[in-house]
Amino acid sequence: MSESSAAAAEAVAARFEELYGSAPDGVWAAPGRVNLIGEHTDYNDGFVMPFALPHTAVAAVSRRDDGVLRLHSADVEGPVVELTVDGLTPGSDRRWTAYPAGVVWALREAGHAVTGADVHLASTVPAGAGLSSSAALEVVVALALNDLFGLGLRGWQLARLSQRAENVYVGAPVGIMDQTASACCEAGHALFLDTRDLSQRQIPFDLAAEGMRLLVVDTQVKHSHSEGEYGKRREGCEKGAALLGVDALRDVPYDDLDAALARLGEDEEVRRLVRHVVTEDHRVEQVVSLLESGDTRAVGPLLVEGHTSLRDDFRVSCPELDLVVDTAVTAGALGARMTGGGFGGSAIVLAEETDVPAITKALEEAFASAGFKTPRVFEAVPSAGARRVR
Ligand code: GAF
Repeated sequence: MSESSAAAAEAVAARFEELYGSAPDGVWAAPGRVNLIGEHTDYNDGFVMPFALPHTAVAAVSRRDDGVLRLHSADVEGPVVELTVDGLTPGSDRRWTAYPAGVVWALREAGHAVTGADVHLASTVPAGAGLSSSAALEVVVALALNDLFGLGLRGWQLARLSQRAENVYVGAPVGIMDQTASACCEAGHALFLDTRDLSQRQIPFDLAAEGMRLLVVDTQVKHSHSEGEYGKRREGCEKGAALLGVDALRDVPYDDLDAALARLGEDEEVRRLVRHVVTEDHRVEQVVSLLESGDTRAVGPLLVEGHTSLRDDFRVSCPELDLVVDTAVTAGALGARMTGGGFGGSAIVLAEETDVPAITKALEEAFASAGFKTPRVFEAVPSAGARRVR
């Protein structure tokens, strides 16, 4: 553990003690993520390739056995929120507390005897930036309760329960990528994940060793209307699968795409969604083989292709994300694309280390002349997944 994360764990533990009057049983951390490639494929049983950020949600937690759940966050103003585990009801909470409470609900619904907890949270994952701040909150609480109640659940199981919390308790129809990334990623690797059965392969991903960098560009456009649009895309994909007679779009082979599109006839909206998902799954497989054969620079054009498909076929981009991609590529980046759900949030830029200053400057200038808010640019180093830190 780095000195700064040890210090963060100490600070969260100290604040817990102030709030609740005694030291926590432990402190846990779970990261946000960026997705290298494989967007809007996870709810189609397809492939994704995220890696964990160094930014984490940190939770100091003590077990309780009296049915009381107390929640507090350093990132949201307000006092400790007190709930009872028996009273947790899906859809009843529209505040931040729905994420940790939803995890307690999902664990209990699955038959795990979680009898209460005191929780204090503090996160460095930027909220609303498409970097999985919600999944980090869910997974850190799931991991803490798993340890404190001796549940013996594996990372992928914690991810599934966290996704259930978000789908049912919070009411957001998300896929499984973000929670699995937070729970299962490893430092120095990207996670090649098959979202159908959650089988996974850790792919070494050390750009610095090859003289490259991966930048995250947070456009600062919060994806506030994303949930309705996200749900519509998901429904459109399900409609496409039903029309094609498959369980999920993952079952449409890339080589049969033209025939499948022809069978969809006049339904242009569904045709576009299907085309994105099938080509995106194929891009993930191409990126995996390029990385495994050491041809990392050749990944760049596939990122741009993925962005074009998300912009034109899936239609989840926005002017700020498109400007990042166009500007970065013009300024010499190897590739760039939006990452996460879209409608705002962040883009990623793959670049030679020596080109980073010029690309960053070009982005700042382009945003200023378009009248957009200054983007927040930082380097993303593949970091560790969820773990106990104290
Ligand atoms: C969001 C969702 F939470 C993920 O499940 C995934 O669908 C992603 O958008 C798009 O790839 O982050």
